[in-house]
Amino acid sequence: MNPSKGTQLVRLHRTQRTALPRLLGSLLLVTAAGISSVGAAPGGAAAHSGQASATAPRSLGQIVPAPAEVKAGGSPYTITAGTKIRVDDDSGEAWRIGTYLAGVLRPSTGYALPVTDRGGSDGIRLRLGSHDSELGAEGYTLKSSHGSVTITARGPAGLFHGVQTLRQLLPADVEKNSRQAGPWQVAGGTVTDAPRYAYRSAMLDVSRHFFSVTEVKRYIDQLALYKMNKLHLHLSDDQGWRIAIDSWPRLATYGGQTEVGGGVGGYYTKSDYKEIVRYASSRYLEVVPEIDLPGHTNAALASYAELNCNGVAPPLYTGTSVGFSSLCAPKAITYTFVDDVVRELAALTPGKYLHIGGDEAHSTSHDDYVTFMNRAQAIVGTYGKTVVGWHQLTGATPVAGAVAQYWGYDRTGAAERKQVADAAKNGTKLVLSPADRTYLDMKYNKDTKLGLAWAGYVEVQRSYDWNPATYLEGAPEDSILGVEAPIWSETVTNSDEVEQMAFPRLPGVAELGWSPASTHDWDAYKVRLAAQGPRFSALGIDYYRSAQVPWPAQ
Ligand code: TNX
Repeated sequence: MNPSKGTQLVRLHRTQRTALPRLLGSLLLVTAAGISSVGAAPGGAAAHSGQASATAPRSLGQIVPAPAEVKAGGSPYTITAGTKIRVDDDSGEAWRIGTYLAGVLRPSTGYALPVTDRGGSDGIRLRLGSHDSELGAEGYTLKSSHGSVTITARGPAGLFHGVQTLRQLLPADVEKNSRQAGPWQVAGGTVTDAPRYAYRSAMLDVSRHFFSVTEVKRYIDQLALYKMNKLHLHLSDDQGWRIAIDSWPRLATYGGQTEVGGGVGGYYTKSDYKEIVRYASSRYLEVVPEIDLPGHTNAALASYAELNCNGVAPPLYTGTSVGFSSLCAPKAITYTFVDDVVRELAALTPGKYLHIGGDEAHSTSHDDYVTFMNRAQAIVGTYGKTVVGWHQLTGATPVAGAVAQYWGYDRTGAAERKQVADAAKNGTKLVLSPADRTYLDMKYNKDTKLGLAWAGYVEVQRSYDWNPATYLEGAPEDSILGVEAPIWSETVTNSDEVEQMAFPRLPGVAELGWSPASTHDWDAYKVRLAAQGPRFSALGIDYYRSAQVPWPAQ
């Protein structure tokens, strides 16, 4: 393919179920590796370096997650001192997204970039109300040419994702907080994009170590850049209860006061939690709160003696063992407790999901586990939420509509896999977070200072190189809701440590969730990922410079 050609039309073949079936009518099939050459800037800049040259704009396909369809060509658009951000404001959401974009662009460009709803065909245009039903709720088109760059979507989430694409098409310096030189060019052409999966999640364990609202917001911003749309908060565990519950106040005030290693823990007041939910939703992420039950409950058992089968409260726990605590399945008060907690948490949570854990209940008998999980699921239903549980939930009786989160790995036995696949055949939906692929707390290699290694070392390629559609044998493709990248916090204590483990693996999981299977190609991905390195740096993200990725020199 000749990268210096003016206009090239590329249609990506999608082998998987797709939100854009129309795209199957391929005009030209390219491999994912081919995107990088096709998307090269007119003028013939080398595309395989992953970095546009100083003068050529970044090619349209060179973003993470890879877009579904790229039609490169035509003149680039340049943001200048005179650029306006034009919104067509029906709902106020386009205006809000325009203001958000201006907030990203103003410090580094130094331009005023006023947001206006006065009509006009020039500038950066954010338009809601596309009639292209194939874009779905989260898709968008981005058209760039000499006079304007226009992002069009059916709904605000799509517009917001399109804005993330625009960000990535600009030089990495755009992320900096002080004025940079530019030029601020966007390559000419059209991106048409929509996600492969509806559930693209990251989990933060705020129990083993507590993370402040500010730290959670920082992570939300990073997830948004890669078009993730769920934030799963692991709000309770043996080492700390992190959410205020009015009817059981000691859960937070007593059960939240420490963390792994014995440091001062903390908890979210209801207004803190609402602020996290609000901020997440302003970035089009839905919060999925988790109260881990019936195991992983030492902090609750320590706070209220009556929750224990023997009526004696254990001490607070600051170690890292698992599987030693259990709620008392035969006691009536256990279900009063679960009802109160679920009711209050459901009332605080606008999203549809509520996660009730269910993992590693090694101190709960099988019968008690089944009794407990079945009653807990019913309680979640009472408060109008969809149950999510770790995949051990499939050992109880998943309710209709329940979601099981698979966290097995290569060494998970055939019987356990089959139990989950059978549940999926019976209608249970699956979110995949294989521990030896997507667990961001696994060490990269033997020299990684932070993290654990029980699932093995997880290098960047291993984390990216798998297919959610075929990963769990026997699970129907349409049972797969999406993917999640959890980070457990036994060893990570602050944002910097989270980022060392999440970057650069998190963008790879985000890409598995978003991009068509046809774009999946490690050799092409590692080049696109390499181009994210300067962006991570500009954002102050201290990432792992894996030798598997051809990072530009810094
Ligand atoms: C397993 S994954 C756990 C967590 C630990 C994690 C550490 C899962 C559902 N349970 O309790 O924090 O391993 O990697």
